Amino acid sequence: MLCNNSNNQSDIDKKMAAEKAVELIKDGMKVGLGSGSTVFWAVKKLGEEVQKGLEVQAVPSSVETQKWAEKEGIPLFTLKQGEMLDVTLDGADEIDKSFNIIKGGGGAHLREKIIAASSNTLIIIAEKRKQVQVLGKFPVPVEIVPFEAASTLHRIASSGCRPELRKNNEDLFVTDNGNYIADCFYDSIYYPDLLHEKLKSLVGVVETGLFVGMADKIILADGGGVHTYTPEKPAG
Ligand code: ABF
Repeated sequence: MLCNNSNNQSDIDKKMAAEKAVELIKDGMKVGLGSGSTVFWAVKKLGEEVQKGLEVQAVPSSVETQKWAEKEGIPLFTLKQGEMLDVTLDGADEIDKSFNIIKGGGGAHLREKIIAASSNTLIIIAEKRKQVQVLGKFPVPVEIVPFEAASTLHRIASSGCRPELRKNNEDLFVTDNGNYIADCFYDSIYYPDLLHEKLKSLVGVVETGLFVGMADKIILADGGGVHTYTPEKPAG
């Protein structure tokens, strides 16, 4: 449950990164909204700006984000064929030095990746603790079709991981798209681009939570402040 008051350091950091990113949203922009608790603060801040007169249209990446945006009065829309978003704000589970990212801890990475791929700029907002030397401590979420899921899990395991179907209490977790999530434990991922291609080639796999070379800007916050990184200036 997201607490609505930033009374602990983690929420303070998330809020700081989120509000820094919202400063980049200008009048008339078409904005992609990711998912997760850091994006929650970005939606709240963007809603405040909309109430003050900022004119934006947004595409939400999950039913949960859609509800947050509707509550904040942010106008929502659906992209036409060929139409691009100006900017997308989204969170992350792990970020390496080359800006490769693991996303999908919340189970929304398919829609998040569709929105990121439809956006001229992808800005990742996160606590600095999400930054790692090598991806992989966090399991890679992989969205798979429910039909004969065990056979797909077997094919995924051949990529060198231990895949586990995500559960929601006793039941299997089902995404907004009606699919399952396999959380894939690799421990260390030295070539996220190759792993993503390998996983995507497997029958039954819909999309991976590996966002390779997609981030244009990364805004990280910790108790010491908020820092913005771009690919030219790798995260320190
Ligand atoms: C979403 O944000 C997910 O892809 C990712 O798992 C999550 C990060 O969570 P939080 O912002 O709550 O730390 O984009």
